[in-house]
Amino acid sequence: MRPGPLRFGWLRPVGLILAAPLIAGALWSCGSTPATPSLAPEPPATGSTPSGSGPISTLRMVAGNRLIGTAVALPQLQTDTGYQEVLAREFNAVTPENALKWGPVEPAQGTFDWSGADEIVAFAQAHGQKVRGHTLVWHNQLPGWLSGGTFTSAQLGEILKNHIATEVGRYAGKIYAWDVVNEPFADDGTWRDTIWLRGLGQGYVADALRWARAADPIAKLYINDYDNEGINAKSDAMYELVKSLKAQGVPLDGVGIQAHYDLAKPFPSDIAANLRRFADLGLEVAFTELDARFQLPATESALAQQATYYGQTVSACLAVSACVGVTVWGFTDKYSWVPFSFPGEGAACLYDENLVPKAAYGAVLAALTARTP
Ligand code: 9MR
Repeated sequence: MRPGPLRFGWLRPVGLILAAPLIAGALWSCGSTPATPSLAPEPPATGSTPSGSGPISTLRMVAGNRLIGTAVALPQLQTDTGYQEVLAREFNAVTPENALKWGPVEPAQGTFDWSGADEIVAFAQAHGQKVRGHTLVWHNQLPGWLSGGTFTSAQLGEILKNHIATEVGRYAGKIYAWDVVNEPFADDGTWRDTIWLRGLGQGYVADALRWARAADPIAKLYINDYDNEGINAKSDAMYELVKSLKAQGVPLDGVGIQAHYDLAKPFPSDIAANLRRFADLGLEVAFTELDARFQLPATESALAQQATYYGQTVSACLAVSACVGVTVWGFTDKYSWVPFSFPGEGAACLYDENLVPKAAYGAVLAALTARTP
């Protein structure tokens, strides 16, 4: 059972800076946005209030050349016009939350379904948004034929190679970056026990990257994981892996840092140093799944703490030139994954369940606005 709609007294404490996007949203929804959002033009680079009293900012307007992205899922993209408007107005990048994962894409061996991903990519193209591809090699959301099958190592390698070649090849030129390998490490920094590790050994990571590069010579290729924001056992394991891959000449462009925060845990103090050590290896970095959950009900102090987690993460990215941007894992509490995985917790996103921006939105807007170009 999901929690009911939350009501926040956000406007009083945070003031007009948060009202601006709402006004902008109203203008777009009443004004220039056509009824079919996927055909809507890209939002203008600047805006102004009807009275001409001053500029209106949205996240994408102040992001410069950094990505400010969000995970996007169906069916909300097809059915919720308020969701569509915020998505088009605020973000310059999208990541299909589930539509590119193995289960939806290859539900039967050799049979591919692109329908969900195609819709998201079409929306992104119509709105001038880049697309991050998520994800090719993961231990979750695998179809039954694969997770329950019995394969030799050679067969499993062929299955993986074919999946990567087909999926990456289909979206070559349309997907800017791929999370080729997702979550290869366990929480203690040892290799995660998966069908890929058991069947192919640690070399599956290098093979997957090479197959992805063969299918798209341009796309940025990432390894992505969670709980690796600061310097710890898990980010150390990632560091050693990517250093070794670079030394071997394996095609790898970036490290993804998911950033699923839990407000019960302190904010990692050494994020910038962690980003820099990856940058020093010649890699780019990105925050790929940012959100910040806490025990409900929401209080003003929890929302304020959440705002600092969001703002500090964006600022940490902006402080390191190799950090290409930040993607939030869904922008509204209305559709967040959190209450399903952490019963009793939630309110992890920038917008509440009524698509009203929270203090976290203001913190991200302020951090982006403060960036030095
Ligand atoms: O948000 C996704 C949710 O809708 C899916 O049910 C879930 C399946 O495991 O995956 C969620 O996204 C995950 C992402 O793909 C990888 N990092 C952790 C994310 C949250 O679980």
